Amino acid sequence: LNKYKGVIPAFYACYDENDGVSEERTKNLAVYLYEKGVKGLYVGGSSGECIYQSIEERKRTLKYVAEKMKGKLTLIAHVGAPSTKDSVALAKYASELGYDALSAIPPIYYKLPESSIYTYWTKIIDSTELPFIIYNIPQTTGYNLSINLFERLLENKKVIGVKNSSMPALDIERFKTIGGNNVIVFNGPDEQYVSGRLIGADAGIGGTYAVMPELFLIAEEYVSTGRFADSRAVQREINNIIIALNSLNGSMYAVIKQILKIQGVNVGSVREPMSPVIEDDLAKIEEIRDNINQ
Ligand code: HMN
Repeated sequence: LNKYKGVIPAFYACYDENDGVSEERTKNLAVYLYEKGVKGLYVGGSSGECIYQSIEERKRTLKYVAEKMKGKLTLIAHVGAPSTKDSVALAKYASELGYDALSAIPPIYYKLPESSIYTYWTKIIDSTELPFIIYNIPQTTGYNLSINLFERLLENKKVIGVKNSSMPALDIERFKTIGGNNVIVFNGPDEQYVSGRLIGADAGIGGTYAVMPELFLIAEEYVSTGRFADSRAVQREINNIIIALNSLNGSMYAVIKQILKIQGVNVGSVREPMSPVIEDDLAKIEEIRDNINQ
C-alpha cells in the first residue's frame, strides 16, 4: 500500500475558455503537480466538479491524466455518479486506462437505506479487478459511513481504504483502528492534515493541495519525522490560506484556479452554478498567492 502513502492532490476540472473540458490544460496541470513531487492524483472527485460534468467529460479527464501520468504517479479514479449504471461505466473505463484504484461517494440526492448503499459500492467494486477506496464525505452527500457498513465492506478484499472527509478526527482514528495495517486511511479535511495524520491517517487527499503542494509536502515531512511543533506551524499557515481562499466572492475552486493562472497554469474557471471570481477580488487573490509563496 506504499504507493498510496503521501500527498495526493484532488485534481481539478480543467476547462477551456468555452467551459469545455480541455485536454491541453488537463495535461498541463497533471505535469505541474508531478513536477512538484506529489505522490499521486485523485481524479474526478469533488474538486473535479464531477457532479457538474457529463459522463463523457469525466471519461475525457480520466483519459488525459492517464495518458500523461500512468506509471509516474499513483492514479485514483473517482467514479461515483448518481446512478449505479454510470458509476460502473466510469469504473470499467478507468480500469481500461490503467488506473491504480477506484473510489466513489455513496449515492446522492435520494436518501437510500444502507442496504442500497452497500449494493451500490459493491456493484462498482465487482465491475473491475481494481482496488477500491470508500469515499466518506457526509457534509456533501448527507450519509456518514457507519462502522457497521465499513466492516461489512472490508470483508471484500478489494476494499483497501477510505478517504475520510468528515470533520471529526475521531472518525479517522476509528477507521484506522478497525481497518488495521491492510487498510489505508486518507485524511480528507485539509485544515486538519496534521491532526489527521497523527490520529491514524496514513496519507492525505485534498482539494487545496494543488494550490500549495509545497506546504502539504513539508507538513508531511515534519509529521513523518516527528517534528510536531514545526508541522503545527505549517498547518497554521495552510489554514490561514484556506480561510482566505474562502473569504471572497467566487467559489473556493475559482479562487484557486485564478491563483494557478497567475502562476502560469491556466485551467480555466469553474462551472456554474459555482461562481467565478470577480474583478474586484483580483488584487486580494494576488495577495493570497504571495502569502502561499513567501
Ligand atoms: C475531492 O474529493 O476532490 C476532495 O479531496 C474533497 C476534500 O476532502 C475536500 N472537502 C470538501 O470539499 C468538503 C477538502 O479537501 C476541502 O477542499 C478542504 O479541506 C478545504 O476546506
